Amino acid sequence: MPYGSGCTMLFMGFRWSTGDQANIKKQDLTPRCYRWAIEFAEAVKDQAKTPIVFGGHLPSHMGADFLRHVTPCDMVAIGDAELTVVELTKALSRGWNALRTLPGIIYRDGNRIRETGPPLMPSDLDDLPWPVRAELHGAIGTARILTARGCPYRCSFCTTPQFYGRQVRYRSVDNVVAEMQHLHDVYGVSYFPINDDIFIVGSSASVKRAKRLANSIRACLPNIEFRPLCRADVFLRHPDLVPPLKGAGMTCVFLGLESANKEDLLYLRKDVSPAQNTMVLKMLSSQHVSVMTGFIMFTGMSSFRSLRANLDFLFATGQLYRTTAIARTSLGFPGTRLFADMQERGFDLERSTPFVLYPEFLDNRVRQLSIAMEENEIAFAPIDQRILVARLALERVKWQCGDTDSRWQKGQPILDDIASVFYSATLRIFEMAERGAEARKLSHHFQQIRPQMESLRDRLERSLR
Ligand code: B12
Ligand code: SF4
Repeated sequence: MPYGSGCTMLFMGFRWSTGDQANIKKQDLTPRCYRWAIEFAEAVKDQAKTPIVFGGHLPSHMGADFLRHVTPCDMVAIGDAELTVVELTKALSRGWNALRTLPGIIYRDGNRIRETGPPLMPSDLDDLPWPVRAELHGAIGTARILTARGCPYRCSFCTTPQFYGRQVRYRSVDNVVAEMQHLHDVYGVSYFPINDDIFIVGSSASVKRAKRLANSIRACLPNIEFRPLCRADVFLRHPDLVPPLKGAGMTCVFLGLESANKEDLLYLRKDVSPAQNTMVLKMLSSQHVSVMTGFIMFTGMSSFRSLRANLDFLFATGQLYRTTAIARTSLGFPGTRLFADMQERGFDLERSTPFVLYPEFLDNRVRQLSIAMEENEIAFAPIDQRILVARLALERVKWQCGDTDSRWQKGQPILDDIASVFYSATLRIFEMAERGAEARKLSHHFQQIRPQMESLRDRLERSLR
């Protein structure tokens, strides 16, 4: 991207591809993209002879520490970086000293690390140009879109409150719908996962905006679908939101439920109860909206009793169809409350890195399970992904064509089988862990269901034909 004065910037993003599983180091599996970005920077540093800049949540929260740990990194752009990078290219063309007056960066200056304070923020998100989407040519009709930034809630595992200061900034409804229309007309996009930190907050302004957005999408783009990230309690407080959103194409919601245990939800500062989680699942199901759940199986409070409650909840609510739900451990990313708490009270030294802390479990047997399930999530990722896609397609069939449709009739029992196989395999390793089995043995045992899962996945996909 040339910016005049002979200064060129190359922006690189890293995507997680399940094909790279073999290269993932055990202790560093979750923030994979960062590890790859760091390794890439290390590999090109000598030949590149150009400043290497990192940005995003992790470097922004780690600040000077990021530069200390990531030696090829010359600079971090903090927070919203659209304005910073433009000014950065101009400053670099004037020389390194010009960086001193550029807000929003942390950079190396000889042996020193300098910080220049908060970044320039776009005050109105509508002023930002839409992202270039050339990669969507010939793609599969899906594009992620952002309608707002920030969240006022305070979940302890989440970096957003610190990143954006618990403020929400919205794009206008017209601007969002115009971008969706453009993506639809130019690239044939008809499915939009919405990347907002949180799509609707409880305020009446946010609820009204969601309804206006729904009306506008329905009027301008009657045949598209979208999937926002939401909290359960918002739909309980505003049940009248579901019909207009559903009518506009919200066939699926990603709900951050996190746990079925009161203690875990308190630890995670989710400010939602298990009963509310269950109620909202029932409500959305009765209105024919599919749900993908964000779930944190293991927290620093986990016991065999709480893990069993989580497993039973996922099974009973139809959310046990992929390992992700039963695999995640609550991680302390820099910038989160959990990170600060773990630094104060202790964390699992062996599993943690400077970029992410793992909780110290009260019971070492639970720790072994957490390690095993992390391995299992990676091993099952390619299977899980396809089951997820097939499950969502099957639910759409049921809601569009009714539950007598032959595809649903064939597919639904397979989904039940998938849940049963996951349920019994997980129960089995819970029992083994309780008797003291080590992580390697637990994951090995769990992975014995892999051929069965692959066959169920294939049958599920065939049921849709
Ligand atoms: C979509 C999404 C995903 C998708 C990604 C799919 C895709 N192809 O895009 C999936 C589901 C795969 C995913 C997975 C995970 N995610 Co995620 N995800 C998001 C989400 C919701 C949207 C990202 C986005 O598009 N943001 C919009 C853009 C505009 O904002 P931005 O990315 O922050 O970028 C701005 C600045 O940060 C900066 N910037 C960003 N990158 C760079 C780079 C440079 C060089 C520069 C100069 C500036 C810069 O400039 C941008 C413009 O201002 C964010 C939350 C959020 N709303 O941001 C979480 C988020 C990024 N995810 C998060 C996490 C924790 C994860 C997982 C680790 C979850 C897990 N436990 O497994 C995994 C990690 C996977 C991996 N590969 O590493 C955290 C990251 C925290 C952290 N410390 O890094 C976030 C912030 C959620 C949160 N608040 O906690 N995720
Ligand atoms: S997890 Fe969701 S609701 Fe909680 S603070 Fe983060 S963005 Fe907000």
